[in-house]
Amino acid sequence: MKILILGGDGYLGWPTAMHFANKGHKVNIVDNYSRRKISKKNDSKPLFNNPNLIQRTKIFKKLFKKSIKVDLFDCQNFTKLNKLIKNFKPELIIHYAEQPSAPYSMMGFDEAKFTLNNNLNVTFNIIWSVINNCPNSHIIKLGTMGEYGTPNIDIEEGWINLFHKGRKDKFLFPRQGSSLYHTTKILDTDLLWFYVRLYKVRVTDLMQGPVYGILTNESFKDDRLLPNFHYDDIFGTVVNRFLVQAVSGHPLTVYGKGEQKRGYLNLKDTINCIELASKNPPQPGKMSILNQFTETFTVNEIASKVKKAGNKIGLNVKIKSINNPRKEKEKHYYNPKYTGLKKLGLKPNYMSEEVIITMLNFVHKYKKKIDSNIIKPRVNWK
Ligand code: USQ
Repeated sequence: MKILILGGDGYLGWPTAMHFANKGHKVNIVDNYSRRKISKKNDSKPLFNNPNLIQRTKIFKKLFKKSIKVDLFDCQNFTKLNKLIKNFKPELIIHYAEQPSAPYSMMGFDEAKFTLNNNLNVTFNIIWSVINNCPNSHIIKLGTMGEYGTPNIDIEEGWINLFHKGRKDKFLFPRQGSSLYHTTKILDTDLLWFYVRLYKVRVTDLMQGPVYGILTNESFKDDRLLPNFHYDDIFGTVVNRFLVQAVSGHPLTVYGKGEQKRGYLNLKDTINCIELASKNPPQPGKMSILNQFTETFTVNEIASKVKKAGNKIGLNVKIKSINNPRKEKEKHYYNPKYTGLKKLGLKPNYMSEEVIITMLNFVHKYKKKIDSNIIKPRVNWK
């Protein structure tokens, strides 16, 4: 397949690119290094430095004898994106090219405006480039479980049947994000669903929960092929943050009551899910929505798991509840359905003690690089 990966420098984009290229697909990635620029500006440095895409694709080629083509531009530039899509005619477009941090989107006007413009404009540009040049291409869009929020009813997989005054119809499941970032993902979904209905574009929307982990089948060969691994409050997600905190001796930062429940998955499973979605494209005019996570935990449960695993390998892990910088329910009902990807064949990599210990040992290699000053939350949802 000819595969275009937008956001190919990211935590998910780079391992996805290596995975598909290693399987023999023709892979073209695009990135504008926006996350690198934002993280530099906000002192949100990753645990280790990642070579740039030109350097990384060279290392990858040397080790795997496979090429990945790199284009460095902003996908908000329709002319550039349209030209690439016109020439490359991808059969599959994987859309990761979004500002992914909820805290960043809540820092202030400029950050919110950037998140809104970037995320919506890129989605819009992809849709129009596809309509113009390759209307049969399959767009896989990375959505988020946070679009649904934490409603007091079971969360379905994308859709809900509503009965109202004796009549029934099927609608997108109600959505209510708890950050501007999550809200842009809701708006993305609406945009995509509009173009699927009216222009018969083929879209899979993957509603992913927070991801953790670092090693994938390709990166284990050379640390220079690892994806970016953040542990600060802006780009670090909760499990990865806890791993670094455990290794550095910082108490695990449970926000508020810690009963916030989410659906989690291993980075390896993100790639497996994308692959399964790529093999099962929807018919034109149909939008496939899949909830992408493998198990649910509260923050307290994750903290206990990391503490237990850490103590087993001689770390003295402590847990500390701190004031929640976010506005979110800290105790709530949570029962999302997630059978679609399993039906397609997903074999989950669960968060076992062994998996946590492997990750802790990995982070330990970089212990000297940990900067404890960037661990505490800096962004308040006020
Ligand atoms: N949390 C803590 N302590 C921390 C960090 C986070 O208790 O030190 C809590 C948060 O308050 C939240 C939960 O852990 O209740 C998850 O937070 P997170 O930072 O891991 O995840 P979130 O900000 O929701 O966003 C991440 C990714 C985003 C993706 C989303 C999936 O950054 O790109 O879309 O996970 S989901 O959360 O399902 O929407």
